[in-house]
Amino acid sequence: MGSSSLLVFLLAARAAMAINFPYESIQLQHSEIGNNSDIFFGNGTNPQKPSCKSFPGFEGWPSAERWSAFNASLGGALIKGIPPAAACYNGEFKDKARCTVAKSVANNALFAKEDPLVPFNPWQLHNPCPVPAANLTLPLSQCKIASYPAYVVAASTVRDVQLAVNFARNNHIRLTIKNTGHDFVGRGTGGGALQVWVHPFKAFEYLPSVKIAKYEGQAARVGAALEQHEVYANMGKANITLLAPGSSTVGAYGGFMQGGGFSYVTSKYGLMADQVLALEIVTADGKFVHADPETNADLFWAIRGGGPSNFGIVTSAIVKAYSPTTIARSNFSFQTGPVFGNSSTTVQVADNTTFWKGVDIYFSHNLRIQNAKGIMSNYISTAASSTFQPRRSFTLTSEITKPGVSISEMKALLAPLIKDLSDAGVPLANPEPRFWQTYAAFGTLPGGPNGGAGAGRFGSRLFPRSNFEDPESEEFRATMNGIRSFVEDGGYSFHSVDFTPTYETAGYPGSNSAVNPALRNAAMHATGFDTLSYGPEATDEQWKTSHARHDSFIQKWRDASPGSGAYMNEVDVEEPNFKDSLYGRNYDRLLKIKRERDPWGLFYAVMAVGSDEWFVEGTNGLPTQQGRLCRVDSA
Ligand SMILES: Cc1cc2nc3c(=O)[nH]c(=O)nc-3n(C[C@H](O)[C@H](O)[C@H](O)COP(=O)(O)OP(=O)(O)OC[C@H]3O[C@@H](n4cnc5c(N)ncnc54)[C@H](O)[C@@H]3O)c2cc1C
Ligand SMILES: *[C@@H]1O[C@H](CO)[C@@H](O)[C@H](O)[C@H]1NC(C)=O
Ligand SMILES: *[C@@H]1O[C@H](CO)[C@@H](O)[C@H](O)[C@H]1NC(C)=O
Ligand SMILES: *[C@@H]1O[C@H](CO)[C@@H](O)[C@H](O)[C@H]1NC(C)=O
Ligand SMILES: *[C@@H]1O[C@H](CO)[C@@H](O)[C@H](O)[C@H]1NC(C)=O
Ligand SMILES: *[C@@H]1O[C@H](CO)[C@@H](O)[C@H](O)[C@H]1NC(C)=O
Ligand SMILES: *[C@@H]1O[C@H](CO)[C@@H](O)[C@H](O)[C@H]1NC(C)=O
Ligand SMILES: *[C@@H]1O[C@H](CO)[C@@H](O)[C@H](O)[C@H]1NC(C)=O
Ligand SMILES: CC(=O)N[C@H]1CO[C@H](CO)[C@@H](O)[C@@H]1O
Repeated sequence: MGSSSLLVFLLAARAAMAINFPYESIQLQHSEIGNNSDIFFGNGTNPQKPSCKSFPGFEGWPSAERWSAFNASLGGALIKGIPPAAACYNGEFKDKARCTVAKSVANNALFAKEDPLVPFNPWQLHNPCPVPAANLTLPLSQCKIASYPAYVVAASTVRDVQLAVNFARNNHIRLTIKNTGHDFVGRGTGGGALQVWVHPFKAFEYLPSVKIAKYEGQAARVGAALEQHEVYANMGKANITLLAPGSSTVGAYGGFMQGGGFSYVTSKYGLMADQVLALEIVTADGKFVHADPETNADLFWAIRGGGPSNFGIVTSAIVKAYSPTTIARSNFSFQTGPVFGNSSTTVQVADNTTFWKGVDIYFSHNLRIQNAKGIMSNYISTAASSTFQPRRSFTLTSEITKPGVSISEMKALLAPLIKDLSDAGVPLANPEPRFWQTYAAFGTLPGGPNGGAGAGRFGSRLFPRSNFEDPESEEFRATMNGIRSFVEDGGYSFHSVDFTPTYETAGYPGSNSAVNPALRNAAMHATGFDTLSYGPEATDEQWKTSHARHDSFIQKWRDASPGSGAYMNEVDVEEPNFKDSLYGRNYDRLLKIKRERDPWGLFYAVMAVGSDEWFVEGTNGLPTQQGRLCRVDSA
């Protein structure tokens, strides 16, 4: 085919099959499968259900020859799952130069997202191969390579994804999907898995007008792997607004979208899941399908908010686009400790009673700010000091952000809050807002967060709007007491992002999706950080003790918000009653779709729909993913 006839062919294929990008037109053909049973498509007839997934070293694991043949069918895109730090250990992977590189990138927030294998949080695999801290050469046995995915398919076409899905399903191998690796709970990694790395799916195209089901308007085709900073760059070029995550390297259309996905503009435009008009997906049977409100409507409903890595592998989407919008942000803080420097936006308050009164007043404005389509984001922290009075200090740091606003309107929005604070002994002046002419420009904010994920853990809770309606109510008091106790008695740091993705804000087709109903009713997504580093130095006992103490404080938040839940993308991996908490009334419908679409149990992720049918072997009661995945009913 000449290049022009190839183009005509691709465009025709795209129109006929709703393909968004050229990498999706390269698909696995029946004719190339022949009698190779490793890569047959699935057909759902009597799926075999062995009691455990295959695992390296166990019977049934494919031979080196079959892996090699699989690699050949992929055109060489198969990578063995050797972590970078293996080069620092005595044994077959030892390599001084590579070890030096591994050491130099160990604390780089951008490293993990470019690596095909490792997740950001090594605790999810029980810290299997730490970069040795000192000038030590350790035995390779201390770098537990079997704890990582065994192989990675560096997918660059839909065909690669289909081959990986078929090979994993036909051989009962655990399948994991890595986009940026930011996942906080370990949904994208697992020992002995075949990992699909979707990182190369970066394409973008602006569509001035589309008609998809009942939606008519502007939109964009987006590759599944675009990161926040890439979404900003693309929307800037196209002179539009698209929803984007809060941190620069978080993927916009992977786990973020599939778990909900909130942004600084969510009170106005809804969640990321609400933006989606159509999806291209490789399903568990290996087929490549299109989903929108009218085609494969079950998948379309489930994937938008019903949990990543569980219903299919998304290769691209079409999302809503909006006209450019202005955006403004006002920040301020108040604290019990002394203020150094000449900050005009930070003040000291007289004592801790005044501080907590200020916190109450701050949150009593939550619904007012959100009803105006603004978002509050804040941290409350405590620190001990040996030098200054008071010996123990408390700090609240706040950012209030709102799209579609001028500087003077932003100051007017803040004015009643600043006045109430001042009247209560928090003598703040109305802060001068920062202002951006477009949301795209906001994204290029220099020094914006790069977003590593560290070795920490946290818990979270969605506090409903009703808890903020009346500052005199028991619900409001219980909410404030829960936060105060977490910081004051627990000694932990509190963070909340306060937004409202109501059904009304979600609009069409967003309001009809699997997004956790608790998110629709929420006015505060509260997170509380554990103080333990879950790094290689922590013992299993320390994990358990630290988590139990931390959870006893998060429980006060749950008690203060009965019937609500938690946001699945930022939650404790040991969230109690995860079905109710993360899915609410959608759980049963999602489970039905899961069973129909994936009778093999190919897709699995911790706390995903149907995940309670599985357990990870050999974790000593820790919520980690390094072991063999087995069926509960066969244990
Ligand atoms: C620094 C930081 C900032 C964050 N900020 C925000 C924020 O502002 N708002 C918010 O809502 N959340 C935020 N999060 C949470 C974020 O939503 C989750 O970490 C999310 O899982 C990231 O998705 P990812 O695709 O980038 O990461 P990955 O870890 O690569 O993937 C996450 C999950 O999605 C699955 N997955 C990825 N791609 C696909 C695909 N194409 N098809 C099917 N499954 C797929 C993976 O298997 C895994 O289960 C933040 C996280 C971090 C670390
Ligand atoms: C697959 O088919 C080829 C011919 O197309 C044949 O040579 C080979 O033996 C077959 N293999 C199996 C396992 O049936
Ligand atoms: C379904 O797949 C199995 C192997 O997984 C195969 O033996 C069977 O012939 C297939 N059936 C159909 C109708 O394709
Ligand atoms: C797959 O093939 C490529 C190229 O032929 C090779 O570089 C790579 O090492 C192979 N992968 C594995 C796991 O053997
Ligand atoms: C590391 O150890 C090796 C020998 O084991 C030694 O030659 C080298 O100088 C050491 N480097 C540092 C920085 O201590
Ligand atoms: C961007 O779009 C807005 C309205 O949608 C328009 O007013 C403006 O002129 C456009 N800017 C550029 C540079 O095209
Ligand atoms: C603070 O302000 C004073 C006087 O207004 C000035 O002398 C000093 O340099 C300023 N300090 C800083 C850190 O800006
Ligand atoms: C709060 O202030 C009171 C009185 O100033 C003091 O007795 C108390 O110890 C303080 N509490 C904390 C947690 O610092
Ligand atoms: C409290 C706080 O975060 N203040 C910051 C607000 O933003 C300005 C820049 O616009 C910073 O200089 C302040 O430190």
